[in-house]
Amino acid sequence: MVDFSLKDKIALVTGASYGIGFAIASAYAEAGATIVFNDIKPELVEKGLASYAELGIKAHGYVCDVTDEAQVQDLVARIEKEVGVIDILVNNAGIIKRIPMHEMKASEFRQVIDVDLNAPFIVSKAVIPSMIKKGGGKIINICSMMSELGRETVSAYAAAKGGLKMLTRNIASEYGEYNIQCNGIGPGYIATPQTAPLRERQPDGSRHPFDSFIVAKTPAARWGTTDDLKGPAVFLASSASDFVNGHILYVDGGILAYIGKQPQ
Ligand code: NAP
Ligand code: GCO
Repeated sequence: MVDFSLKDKIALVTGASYGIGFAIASAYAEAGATIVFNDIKPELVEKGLASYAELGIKAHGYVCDVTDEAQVQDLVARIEKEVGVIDILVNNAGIIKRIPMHEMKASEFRQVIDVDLNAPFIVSKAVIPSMIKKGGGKIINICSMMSELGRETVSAYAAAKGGLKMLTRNIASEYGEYNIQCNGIGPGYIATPQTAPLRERQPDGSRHPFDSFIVAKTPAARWGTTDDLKGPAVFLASSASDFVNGHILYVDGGILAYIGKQPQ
């Protein structure tokens, strides 16, 4: 029988107090994993622990800025001491800045690259040695439509997520022989706090133009929900995907396959 179980596995999901990370971690708990997560702000870690507890999940929460290598090294050491060796890493923590490129400060560009690309490198580097010693592991990077497509105002984010696609492929290439599989999930447009500004109602109560635009660009004719990501995330964390490596699994309702509605 195909095994989607995560029983006895320890999963670290970064930035998982809420949003996509929280949904993925909750699905992992349902599949039997022990959940570890981090956030930058202590109050968000507390909020996350309470949210997990509401689902009956006894998660382990830590304060850590994933862009700070010393903090990340300390986080991984503490997890290994207090919980156990990490079997599954989901590099989920991420930010976006929607600014026309010619108006974006270099410091703003660098900040997005730091969180969305440098941090997955830092955290993956921290967990790989123990995964090798343990005989294998799973690394899942949360990519994006912007790993493949550009659009106005998201230059830094697209550069980071495009880089994250290639970092995924390189980790897969470099560590496949140690039974470490590294894959990506490329969510489409998902209803979370990060995309709330793109969905907010207009003053007259009408839908945000970007909301209507995305629904028209998506064959599924809807925004995704965090629930849509749970199954793909469990698949890539389980032994069912042991021969899947370097793959970006797009969970986008068909956006990348679709040229757009033909003129009526
Ligand atoms: P979100 O609601 O903004 O949540 C992002 C999480 O990352 C928050 O918990 C945030 O914590 C945390 N974080 C940010 N910077 C961090 C840092 N330096 N160290 C530790 N944690 C940090 O985003 P989301 O929509 O759930 O997205 C999660 C991931 O999916 C991101 O990588 C995003 O790029 C990607 N994604 C989202 C969509 C979508 O449509 N929503 C689609 C494709 C990909 P704070 O609250 O403390 O900042
Ligand atoms: C944006 C959105 C997207 C989504 C996601 C799509 O401003 O275009 O935030 O970037 O977050 O990355 O896959």
